[in-house]
Amino acid sequence: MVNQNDVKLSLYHIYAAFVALFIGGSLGLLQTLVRSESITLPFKLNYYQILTAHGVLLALVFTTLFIFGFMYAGISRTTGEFTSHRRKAAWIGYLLMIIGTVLGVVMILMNKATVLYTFYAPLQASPLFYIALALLIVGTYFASYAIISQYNGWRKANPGQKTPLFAFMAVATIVLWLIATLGVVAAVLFQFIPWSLGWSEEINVTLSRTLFWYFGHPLVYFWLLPAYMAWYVVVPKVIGGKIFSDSLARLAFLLFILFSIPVGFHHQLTEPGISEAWKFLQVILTFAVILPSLMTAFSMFASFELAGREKGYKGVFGWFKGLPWSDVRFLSAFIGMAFFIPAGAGGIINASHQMNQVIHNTIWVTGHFHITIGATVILTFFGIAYWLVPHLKGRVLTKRMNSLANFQIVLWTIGMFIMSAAMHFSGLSGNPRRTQNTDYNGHEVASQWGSYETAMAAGGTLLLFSIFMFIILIIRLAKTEPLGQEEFPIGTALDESTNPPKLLENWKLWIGIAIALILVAYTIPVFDIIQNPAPGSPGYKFW
Ligand code: HAS
Repeated sequence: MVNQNDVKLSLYHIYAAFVALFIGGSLGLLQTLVRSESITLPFKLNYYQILTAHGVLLALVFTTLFIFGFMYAGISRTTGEFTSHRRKAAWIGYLLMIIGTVLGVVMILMNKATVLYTFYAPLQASPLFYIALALLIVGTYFASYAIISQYNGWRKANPGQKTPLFAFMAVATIVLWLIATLGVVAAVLFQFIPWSLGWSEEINVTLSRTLFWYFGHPLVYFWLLPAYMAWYVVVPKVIGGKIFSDSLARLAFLLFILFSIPVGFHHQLTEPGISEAWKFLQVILTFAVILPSLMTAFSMFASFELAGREKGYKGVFGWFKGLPWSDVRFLSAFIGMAFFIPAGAGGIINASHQMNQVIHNTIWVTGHFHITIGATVILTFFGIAYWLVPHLKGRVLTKRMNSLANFQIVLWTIGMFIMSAAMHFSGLSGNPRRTQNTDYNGHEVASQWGSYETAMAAGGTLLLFSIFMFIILIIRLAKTEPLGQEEFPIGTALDESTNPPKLLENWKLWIGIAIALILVAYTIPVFDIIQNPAPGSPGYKFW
């Protein structure tokens, strides 16, 4: 069980995350309606303004708050109650994240930060927007301290024992986050804030984008790894099976620390100012970061098959029937996994240098991230919320609620399938992303896009219905469902009795290798960008 003293901490994060999901999701539908020319926005709001709010609220705020809420609950469940000073640090982190979020959203609503969620220079926002981002990140540092120090405390109190897998994975996720955020912190503190305050007149655009993507790619694994935590640790228990291998799971997480960071150039393949050789190296490392996801796919199939065979299902695929298809805790995660097969293939296409030329800056990329974060990750998060919220509130997920939750998941699946398929297909013929008007003066290629835009709006409408339904179900699970004890499922591994190799818990070694790889991939190109910069740019406000 999650310790009662930690319940509030986890719930506050999760609730705030769902507020961000609700507002950000509603804005998403508005965007698809504007693009398909079905509506014009009221209150002098503009397309790029709501696109910025949508990206910031969903990609940066919803994810971060939910992830920490989930990790606090899991850490408390597996390592025991947080000490009061760690809990205090976590609350300070929460306050900073909320203040940062509110300030950032106010700036966007005032139309002083219409710079999209990647805040690419030379678009220039109000300094308060960058300060808001800094607060959000500093908040996560307090949160990270609470979790790492809780994990260290457990290790000291239990010398020589295997650390709980959930806690190990949470720490790996945080290590990845801490190394990754150094890039965005450097850009915000040393470039964006002085430039937006007028202390420096110009900004080195290539440097700012490079620092952003140094952070921006591992950011996507910061979203993915908590979903993997649920796949590895929770799903095997839900299906009545075992984690295929504790050591393999740990190794997969460590490989993400190594390979997820020195790969940011694959977002900049079409940008000048970075030589092809460095792009090539980072593309190779990008292919290395696919490996831990393939290990995860293998591990999931192994857990499913073992569970099915244990229940007596025979034949090559007989075990498939033995999975608990009507249990939302499983179904949501499984559909997320199924989405990740085409989503991962899309990522491999994106990373392939030549094919990137075809899809870069098209709405294909928007399709890619909607089936990764918007399907794989969020479906898993929905599934987590359906057992975690009642668990924290001392209530149960009844059969009726489980059926309604399944319906909500299916609605999301259909909506996301329609929307992201339309994005992928029209992106292939050049439909640009981040553009309100796409008719190119009636050019014949652009004229095909109308039906795709309508499909996106239709998919977006289903998604919004699904969010409404999700929020209602969560309120009911928190407030009105019968009192009782909902399980926090934590699986055991096939190799539970054996200790994983000590090497796997040697953090200094793994962090050292990660830093070495980062230095190899980034030192020379960054030095070059600073030594031989393109002309600096003043700030622009096109909105
Ligand atoms: Fe990506 C752009 C490459 C994964 C998110 N990505 C983005 C952007 C976002 C994003 C937000 O190389 C846009 C940023 C922006 O605004 O500009 N991505 C990759 C690669 C992977 C990848 C190689 N991305 C993700 C994940 C994301 C995410 C995960 C969010 C959570 N991405 C790129 C590139 C770009 C990019 C370029 C830049 C494009 C451009 O030009 O702008 C890999 O990590 C993918 C590996 C995954 C796999 C799949 C493994 C499958 C599993 C499921 C098993 C299923 C089971 C169920 C067990 C190899 C684990 C059984 C099911 C049955 C049906 C039987």
